[in-house]
Amino acid sequence: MQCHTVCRLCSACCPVTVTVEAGKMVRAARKSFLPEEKRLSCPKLAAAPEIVYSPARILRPLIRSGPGNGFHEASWDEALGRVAERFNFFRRTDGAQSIAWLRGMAADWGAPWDYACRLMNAFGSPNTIGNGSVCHVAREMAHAFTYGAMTLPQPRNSRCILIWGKNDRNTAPGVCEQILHARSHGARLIVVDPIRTSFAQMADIWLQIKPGHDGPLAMAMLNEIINNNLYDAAFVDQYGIGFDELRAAVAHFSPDLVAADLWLDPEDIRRAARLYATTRPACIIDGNGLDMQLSTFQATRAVCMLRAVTGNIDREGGDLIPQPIPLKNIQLKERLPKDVQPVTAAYPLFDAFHPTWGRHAQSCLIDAILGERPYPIRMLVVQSGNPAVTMTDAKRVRRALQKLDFLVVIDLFRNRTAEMADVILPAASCFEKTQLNRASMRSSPVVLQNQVIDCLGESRPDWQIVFELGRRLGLEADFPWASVEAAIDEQLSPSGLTVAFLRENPDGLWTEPTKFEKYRSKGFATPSGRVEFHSDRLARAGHAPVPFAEGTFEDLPGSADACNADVVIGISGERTNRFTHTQFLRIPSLARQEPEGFVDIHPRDAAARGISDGQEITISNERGQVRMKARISDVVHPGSIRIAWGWGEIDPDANVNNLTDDNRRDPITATPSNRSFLCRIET
Ligand SMILES: Nc1nc2c(c(=O)[nH]1)N[C@H]1C(S)=C(S)[C@@H](COP(=O)(O)OP(=O)(O)OC[C@H]3O[C@@H](n4cnc5c(=O)[nH]c(N)nc54)[C@H](O)[C@@H]3O)O[C@H]1N2
Ligand SMILES: Nc1nc2c(c(=O)[nH]1)N[C@H]1C(S)=C(S)[C@@H](COP(=O)(O)OP(=O)(O)OC[C@H]3O[C@@H](n4cnc5c(=O)[nH]c(N)nc54)[C@H](O)[C@@H]3O)O[C@H]1N2
Ligand code: SF4
Ligand SMILES: [Mo]
Repeated sequence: MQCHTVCRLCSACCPVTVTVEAGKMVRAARKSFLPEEKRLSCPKLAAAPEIVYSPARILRPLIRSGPGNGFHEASWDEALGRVAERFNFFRRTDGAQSIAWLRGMAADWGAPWDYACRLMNAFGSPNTIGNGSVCHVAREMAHAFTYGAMTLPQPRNSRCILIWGKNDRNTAPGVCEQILHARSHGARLIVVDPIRTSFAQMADIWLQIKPGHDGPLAMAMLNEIINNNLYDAAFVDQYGIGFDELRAAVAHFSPDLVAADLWLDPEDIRRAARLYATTRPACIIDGNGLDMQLSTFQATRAVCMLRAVTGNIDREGGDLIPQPIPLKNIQLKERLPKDVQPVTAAYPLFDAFHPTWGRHAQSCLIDAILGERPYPIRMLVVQSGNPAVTMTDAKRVRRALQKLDFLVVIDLFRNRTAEMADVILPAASCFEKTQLNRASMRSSPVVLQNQVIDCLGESRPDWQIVFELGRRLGLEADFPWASVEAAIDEQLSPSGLTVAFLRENPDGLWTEPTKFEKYRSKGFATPSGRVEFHSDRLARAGHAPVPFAEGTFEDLPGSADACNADVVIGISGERTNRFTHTQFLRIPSLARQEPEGFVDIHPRDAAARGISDGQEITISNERGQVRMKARISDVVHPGSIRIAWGWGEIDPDANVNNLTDDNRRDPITATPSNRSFLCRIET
């Protein structure tokens, strides 16, 4: 039997066809606009049956037998009873706010996020927190503060594609196919990346930027475009606000002045700016290379302004303002007590920028656990995440997790975080549950993620775990749905769609035809209704209303004098297409293809230190160290090294986050610099 669903083994959300025989998933294939022979395959999807039927899956709830002891298997009744009892206990002793819920990326960014928020809001705790401060949510906010929404680049019909810190070859094959298709039809390609990726290799212009220096580069490109009148003056005049302030700010960033600090040639910056501004339509694909930086918000805003000054926003082949399906907001935020601040209160703009995204300043959770400010956190539920490895400054995070009175983990596998838990609840995989996924909510066509096989063992879908826990906490009236279909139908009600209707259209429904230049009738969803080159909202909150208006950028990693012959910039490594963060590293077929991670070091830096290929080296700084084998490679720039990402799950000494610093953060989005940091190489 062929079944249609959406893969969620990573956040690319590819529509797939799954072959099910005798109730078992046997294989799956990506759908695509390209003919079969041109489609990209995905190793994770090829290994999907191995992942789903892995003997390492947790198939029954587990309860810790006693402090320092192992776990014993339990019934759902016993496990949920224990969790609910602890919820009620800590509400009595320390207030509902002393319980927090932390979500990783895996169970989806989309509508399922609403369920955990609903439970916690109805229970009375404002502390449902996601990891968007290190992922795309901080970037999303910068888009929203510039032109009202995060744009969706349209590479397939573009004439010039600017890839800025994104590697869709490994992380989003559907978009990669569009890029390759456009390229084969003559589109020009510009890549901004400190690493020579496969896109960088094939680009017309590759800017091998100094890690973390994207903001000044975007400002230098704006300088070139504005000073040479290559911008779309009609668009800027009619739809922008604060362009003169932007013009004044970019004056500090002449390519000649800043290029050396960015490890770039000024002429390359000028060429890239001119090519982007004079080839229409052009789109910018921005990515996680812009996330996890100390200036994530303002750097992304500067990149957004490139789209705006060139008038590429909401044009075909440019960057579309998405047309999300209207959903009912079921988060019950209104039920929260008014006098209790969330632990993320120091980042109010980030907490509030979107009606349903919720809170994402995840570092604040660790502050609150360790410092007991603004109040103590006693209990934590971790759903679909592995913070012991993936959060900044791993040693500090471990201390915080150990300090908790009670830790619940909802996961498929016993990851490093689950090993510290008091209760582990077994979650079903993405192929074992129906849900609305983010990709299908953001834009048409809307594709339903469908359950295609039964849940394994006693594992349960995340929605069911949350609904049942809610009912145990006395919130039966808030979780009235007998099935997830009923819940989704309610969420979908403003759109006129239903689960049944989506199932009849497994390849996706176009809810409304794509419309371009919607701003002509509707304006932009910013306070002024215009593209905000200057933001009053930011000024009122005490932040720079125009990015980098002072012309300084000393704060960025590597700008300080500390970056000398002894110190290098560490780059948090590649997401290869076999693994998702800390996931699947032990799946046999994937582990055979890629048995370990490496530190990429430039031949010049290796020679200077007498390091040979394959030699085990130690990377260290004030926070900790990483031990890993060196791979001599000129994909990196001299003075920088790239350290493989995710391997802390296998070996705590191989965790990049041993080196990352949570003391300094983006003032708006609480983003620490997980992406790049200073470190030393020891042999
Ligand atoms: N230094 C550094 N730090 C980083 C990053 C980096 O590149 N470098 N990347 C950052 C980014 S962008 C992100 S998004 C985060 C990721 O951080 P996490 O979300 O913590 O990372 P994962 O390793 O993907 O952990 C996901 C967990 O969810 C489980 N899981 C999978 N599917 C499901 C499901 O359907 N339900 C449930 N309940 N569990 C499920 C998996 O088994 C796994 O244990 O890390 C961030 N941290
Ligand atoms: N296979 C796989 N797919 C995934 C994931 C996964 O773990 N594995 N994770 C999913 C998640 S949660 C996310 S957030 C997305 C992320 O997907 P992407 O946005 O593609 O993220 P990365 O591949 O980590 O980084 C993108 C590029 O940024 C570059 N980069 C590093 N530092 C800098 C910098 O300072 N400036 C610039 N301009 N570029 C820089 C890197 O070299 C890399 O080529 O992928 C999703 N898809
Ligand atoms: S890239 Fe692969 S793992 Fe990620 S959603 Fe697509 S098919 Fe699944
Ligand atoms: Mo992410």
